Amino acid sequence: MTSIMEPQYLDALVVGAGFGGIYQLKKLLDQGLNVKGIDMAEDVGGTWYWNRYPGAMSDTMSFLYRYSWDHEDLVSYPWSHHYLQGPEILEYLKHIVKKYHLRQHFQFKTELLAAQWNEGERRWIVKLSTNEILKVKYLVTSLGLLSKTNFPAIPGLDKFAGELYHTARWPENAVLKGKRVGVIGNGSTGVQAITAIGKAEEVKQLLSFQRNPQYSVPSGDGPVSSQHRKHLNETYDQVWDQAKNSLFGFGFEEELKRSVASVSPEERERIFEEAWQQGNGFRFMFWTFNDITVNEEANRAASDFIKNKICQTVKDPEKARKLCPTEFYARRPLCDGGYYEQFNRESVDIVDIKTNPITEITPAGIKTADGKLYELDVIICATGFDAVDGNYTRIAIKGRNGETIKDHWSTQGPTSYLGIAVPNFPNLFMISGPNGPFCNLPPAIETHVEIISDLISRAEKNELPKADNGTNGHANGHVNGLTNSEAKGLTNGIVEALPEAEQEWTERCDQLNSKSLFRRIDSWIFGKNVPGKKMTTMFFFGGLGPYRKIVKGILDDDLRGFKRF
Ligand code: NA7
Repeated sequence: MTSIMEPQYLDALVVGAGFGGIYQLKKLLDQGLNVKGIDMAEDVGGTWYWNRYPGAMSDTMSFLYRYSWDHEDLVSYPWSHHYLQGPEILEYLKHIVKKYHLRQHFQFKTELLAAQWNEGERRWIVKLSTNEILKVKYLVTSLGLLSKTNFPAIPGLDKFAGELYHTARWPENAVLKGKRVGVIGNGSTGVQAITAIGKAEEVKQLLSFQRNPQYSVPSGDGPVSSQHRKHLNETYDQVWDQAKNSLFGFGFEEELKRSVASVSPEERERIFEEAWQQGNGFRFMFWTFNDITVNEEANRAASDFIKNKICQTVKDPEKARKLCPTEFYARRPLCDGGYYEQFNRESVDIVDIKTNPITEITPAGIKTADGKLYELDVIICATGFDAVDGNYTRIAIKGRNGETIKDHWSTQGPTSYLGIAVPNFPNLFMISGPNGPFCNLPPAIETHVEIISDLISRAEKNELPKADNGTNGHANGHVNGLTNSEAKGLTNGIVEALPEAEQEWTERCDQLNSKSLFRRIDSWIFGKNVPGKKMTTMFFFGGLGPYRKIVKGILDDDLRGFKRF
């Protein structure tokens, strides 16, 4: 018989122990709140706890894939290369947790099962997998954009007699040496995994079961010189300032004026070549010209350039043909440390499952429509995630009137105000919720944490003015049966997005990408990678800098779009 535990009263619960959860916990503790953090993992790390597949790395350069708010740490914490490998990021996050004594406030191996808003108590009643019940004023979710794994719905997947792994649930004891390995999926993850497994030269055979080939450019990784680090250290404030005011926060100035058609073919090649040599997918797509993602001709010029590089790199023309995409260059831009080069190894090949789909997985391996069975010892699913909302809709989060977040999103798809708040879900704040900025994640996460901390601080101080005109609160001057003055006398206020603010933000996000070629490709960015999920705008594509300006305007303008009482 399960024992009924006494509920625990807290100011706030932070769900998730990745970049977002760690910073949010710290901020709320600094604000003097009684806070707890939970994570279903056994330790901190979030994305980087789970994604331990070979080759896992960030494709944001090391100097910007970290928190910006600890100057001393920025200039002293060591890193050796332009990009961080997964284990290094995990170490960095552990270091921050240790430095700020946060571990004692986290409870691991603990999942949020359900949360229900209780109008009378003005609190969230939260049920955890440990059977604990919490009553919290603020519920902050940092569940990760990319954490609910997407397994391919292929018949027989569970019948495979060898080892079956998803890249985002990689076991520590996986051994690939001497084995025949098949990788399904060649997005960011598949490209990284295939590159690393190929380079390690340990497997007997490596087959990429590829549906849609992707465009990838070199990452430009390499050791960081001491002069470069010294220069960064001396200019870090300006570096962050530039990144936070730019569109993507990747540390370069995006090209806003020059279109592909405005330069000669020779100049175009020169610019592409320069970007190719410098490396980084975002740089190639957004530093070169201003119209690659919106103009078909410009897009073709960029994709032709990359396809030429693929053909120059891959010696076997048949393999090169299979690796050359035919669709627009309009997915999340990828970069790699020698992906195409791996296919020059005899042991590495591509199975084109677009023209010859996988029909079933047998105990021995993968069978394709032509009847061929590829015998394998290991199948790696690099098949991505049910991104953005996937982690929310699986939890019973019930707001006012018993509406779940899943119900709320059932008609229009995942929506929110600013990627943070949802009407009818008072004092629920999401870090990187739907329609947050599409950019380098740490500064986007920081921005969300800072807004949320501000909202909570105002609620705590009850600086939540005038519930007086029907837009700021309640027209009749009564809140939940309390008069305004009684409501203000309570220990905390309530912040909630207005439905019209959510609607406006949703339309704004949708309009911002109306001309984007990204919309015409089936990828996770528009929720089109999971069968049955409908295409919706999932991000604010206006850029990090503009997003931060909008948010500042809202905070300065008496929390425009939020209902406060
Ligand atoms: P992605 O980018 O969603 O890539 C998933 C890959 O898996 C992609 O190549 C898919 O092919 C393939 N896939 C998915 N389902 C299937 C099935 N059923 N059969 C065959 N192939 C399939 O996920 P990633 O993990 O690589 O990256 C996600 C983000 O994480 C990334 O952008 C970074 O920001 C971090 P498709 O292209 O759909 O034909």
